[in-house]
Amino acid sequence: MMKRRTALQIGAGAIGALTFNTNSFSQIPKILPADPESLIAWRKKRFGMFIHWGPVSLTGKEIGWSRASETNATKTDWREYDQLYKRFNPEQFDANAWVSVAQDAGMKYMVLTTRHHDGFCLWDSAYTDYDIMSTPFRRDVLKELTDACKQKEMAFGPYFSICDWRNPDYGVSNDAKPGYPPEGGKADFDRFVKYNQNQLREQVEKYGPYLVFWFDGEWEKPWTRERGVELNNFCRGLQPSVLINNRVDKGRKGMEGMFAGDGIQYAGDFGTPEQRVGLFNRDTPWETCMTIGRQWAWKPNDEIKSLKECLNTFIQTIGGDGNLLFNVGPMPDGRIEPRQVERLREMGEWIKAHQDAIYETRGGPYKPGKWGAATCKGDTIYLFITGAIGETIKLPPLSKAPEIARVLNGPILNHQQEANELRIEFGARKPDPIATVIELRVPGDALSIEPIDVS
Ligand code: H79
Repeated sequence: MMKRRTALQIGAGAIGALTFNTNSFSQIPKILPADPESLIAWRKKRFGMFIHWGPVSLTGKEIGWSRASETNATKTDWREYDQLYKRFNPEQFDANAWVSVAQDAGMKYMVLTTRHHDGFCLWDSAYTDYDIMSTPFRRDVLKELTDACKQKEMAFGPYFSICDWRNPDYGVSNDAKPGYPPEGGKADFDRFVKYNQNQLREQVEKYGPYLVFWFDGEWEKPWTRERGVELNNFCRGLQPSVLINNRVDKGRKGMEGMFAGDGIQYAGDFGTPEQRVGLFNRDTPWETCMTIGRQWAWKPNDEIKSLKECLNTFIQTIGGDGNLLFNVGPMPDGRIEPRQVERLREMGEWIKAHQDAIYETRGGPYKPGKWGAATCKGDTIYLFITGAIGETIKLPPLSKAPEIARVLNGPILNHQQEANELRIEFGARKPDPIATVIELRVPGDALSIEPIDVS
């Protein structure tokens, strides 16, 4: 049982303040924090694969949200949507192949939609029949994938939506989850919360240890701060080293995804900007999640982003001190679409050629912008110049004047630092079409240099 106390939630360490939710003053248990070492290890990975998959891929429409009260180009009537699993038979699913695709892309962790808002479970769950074992496929996808991850040293975490728009106990009804609770039925939200906890415990026991619990669907009304903190602490009890995203609680600021900044201390170890690169922030860990095409779930002939756009997103994210969780939507036959595989492979090729400037780095000190972005590690700053590059690269001066400048894995460049400017002589060299990466050796720790705006 959590020790309850008069909550101390307004600013970490504040004493004696009361917290309140929208309705009433209430006592909220202490938020069990992340293990700092786990957070450091997670940050070092920098790049992960998000996977949105389920029976919905048979329709080519969006996961979760396409479950509706009518069928059209973007929606599927729930009476039909909830039967899709009976046709879900991804015979070409090969967990090892998925992990190889991620590894070839330079990704160091994976997050799979084990349960999205539609409630379908991609693992063999003892708590529902609406799972992978009720499909003609009858193979435990989560088991196969977590086994493959363990074998190939790929970290793993489940996406788990707090919403379940098909579950009668969830008890919230609108166009996206019509038909529930059934006529005359009675929703029991406490029982629903227990169901979630049972499934999460089941997962950790059968498939853990996990890198992260990636929650979503926290914005609807039945979910409260009390429930969020309780879930956070429940997960920490299951596995003390696990990380938990900020969608466990009510503190997320819209699609910007960072914490609300309203003086309340919310549960969650990192911010989650969605479909956008987060702003430079070294104080709160964050991870941008973004699709490789236009949809989370697979869509035939979806428009895949160009290599340049994909890598630019990655560079802007790591330069802002965030991680990137980049999404693919596998096809109904179980394969990741070849066009997506090819784009990821191209990304991986570039990333591997520049890996020293990527893994285990932090963002900055130069803040990202049109010019490009920077990362740093030890006594080295890495510049990723994506914008126009002339014979002389001009940047604001550094409080620790660089001793050496060189093209990453390439020749030394002349440089001078003056009062108002750092100049690096790039000369008539050929820029890299994605980003020219230049390393600067500075005297001492590069991370202690204050962040600098670049106009
Ligand atoms: O799984 C993918 C999407 O299916 C899922 N999140 C990603 C990772 C997602 N579900 N819903 N949405 C995305 C869009 C929801 C947007 C809103 Fe809101 C919910 C708008 C208003 C309520 C976000 C949360 C912005 C404010 C609160």
